[in-house]
Amino acid sequence: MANPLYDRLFGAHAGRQDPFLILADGSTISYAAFLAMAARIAHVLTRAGLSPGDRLAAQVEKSPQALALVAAAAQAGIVILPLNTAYTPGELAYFVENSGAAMLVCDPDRTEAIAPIAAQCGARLETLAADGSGTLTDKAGDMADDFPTVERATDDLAAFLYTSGTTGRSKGAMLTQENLLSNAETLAECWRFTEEDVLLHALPIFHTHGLFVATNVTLLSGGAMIFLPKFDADAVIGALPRATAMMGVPTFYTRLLDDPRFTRDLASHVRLFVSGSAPLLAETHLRFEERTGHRILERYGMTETNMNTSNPYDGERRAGTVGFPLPGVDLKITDPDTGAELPQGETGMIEVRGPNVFKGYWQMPEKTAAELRQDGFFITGDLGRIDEDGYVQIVGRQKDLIISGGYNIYPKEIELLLDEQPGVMESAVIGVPHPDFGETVVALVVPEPGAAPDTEALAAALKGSLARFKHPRAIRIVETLPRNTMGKVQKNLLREEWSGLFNSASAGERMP
Ligand code: MLC
Ligand code: AMP
Repeated sequence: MANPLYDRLFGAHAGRQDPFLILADGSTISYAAFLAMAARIAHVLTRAGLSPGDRLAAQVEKSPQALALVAAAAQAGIVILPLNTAYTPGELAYFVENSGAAMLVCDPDRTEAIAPIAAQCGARLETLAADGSGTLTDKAGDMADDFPTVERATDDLAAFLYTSGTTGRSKGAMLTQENLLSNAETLAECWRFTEEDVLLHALPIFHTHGLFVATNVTLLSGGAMIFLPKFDADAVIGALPRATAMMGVPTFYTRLLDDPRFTRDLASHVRLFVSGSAPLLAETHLRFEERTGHRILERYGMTETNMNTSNPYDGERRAGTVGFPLPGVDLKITDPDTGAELPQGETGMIEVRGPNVFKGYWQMPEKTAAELRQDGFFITGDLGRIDEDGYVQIVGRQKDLIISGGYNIYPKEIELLLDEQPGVMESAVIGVPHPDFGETVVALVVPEPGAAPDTEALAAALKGSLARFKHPRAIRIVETLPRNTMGKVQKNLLREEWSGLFNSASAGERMP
């Protein structure tokens, strides 16, 4: 095949007049119309001078056109770099510069802030709004509906997804065509996706879950997606009776359970609910089954590896576990210090190997070598065990990471900014349980002797630099931070001490 990723996901549906996307207003976009849109955009990209292997950064709202941009990149052999729409211009600048993106597509409303970044990085700038308007689609309007697919091999890069480090800067995880295709094939088969499926898609399309798991599995099986701009309980409840499958982060499911309209009847047309990206509480799993009769299928993955494990489609979906390694994925539990494999039942580092595992971090050979072993095993940073029946349980994380509503937040990034503020001697940022987001961010700040930093001023100082979802939902002044004999801050003690801050009664607490 000339371009396996494009051919299998997109080209295979040429000429199909049946719906691929069903939009919030009930209108539909056929496969043929979607492919024509992608082809027109592919012409815009190549006329702008982009060549196979170039990077294209896109910080755009979810829309059919945004998804067509992803398809266009695949058809033209361009590496897509999707970016969270919440990132501030400062955060965005790093990704564009680091990736050497040849083009940046942003929302027209952000042009003023972003144009200087594009200019400084030598990237062309195009715009695309949530309603599909913008310079990208204006230019595409004049182009042909078909595009000669650029030849690519399975080992060629398809996407860069940036993932933060626990210490330093974000790293661009390089994903190949093979990484994406092999995982989509495995998942489509394990989860029994067919042309008959209609997936309720309410996830963002700038992360693995919404872009690769949900979208690629649907594309590979030739089904349709109810393509909602975001998770909105009213819209999801309105769409569920037409859906056969839904994928979401645990917050989607807890929000649905909090809504009395979410009943067994409403969920009766759906054959499969999948959860991932963050731990699904066993309690949520059980409440969901009581309410709907469905057992949520929980799976485990990450940016660097796509999906690694899944509970079974048939057989017991065990609450509090992420199921079994997927076919083709080797998973072992190792001693975090020595890397030696541990016996079944013991807790240690989860390591994975398979065609799903990425190629490395863009231009960071040392970081790649530190996490991706010579023999192909990737050190996930997640701690887990394999129970007596072979189910994998995630019991914690060795990496200092907070997962809020499915978004990853690296405490170090926030601590570095807080420590720069006047009157701050040091800080510790931790994740504490939150009824809606699973975990949320709390910052503990130690003042310099004699200083009394104002928490509102600290919050304001973070605002311009950090995406909203990273903002601490509480900032507290403390006298000292607990340390072990090595001088390391004992975050586990802090997490315990502050764990009750967002119990249901105070769940509404917002940042000052
Ligand atoms: C939004 N906000 C968040 C947030 N999402 N804050 C913390 N954590 C989040 N996840 C901010 C908003 O900007 C808003 O700010 C305030 O919090 C309340 O917003 P909301 O209206 O309640 O949030 P909403 O827009 O409904 O979004 C919540 C959400 C969304 C859960 C629907 O975050 C979401 O779709 N999450 C999915 C993330 C995802 O796809 N992860 C997959 C990663 S891939 P203000 O200013 O109004 O207070 C991966 C690999 C794998 O992990 O295994 O899948
Ligand atoms: P990301 O870097 O955004 O891809 O996030 C990946 C991380 O999310 C993993 O390393 C895990 O810590 C976490 N994760 C994903 N799925 C699950 C799950 N089902 N249960 C617990 N944690 C999960």
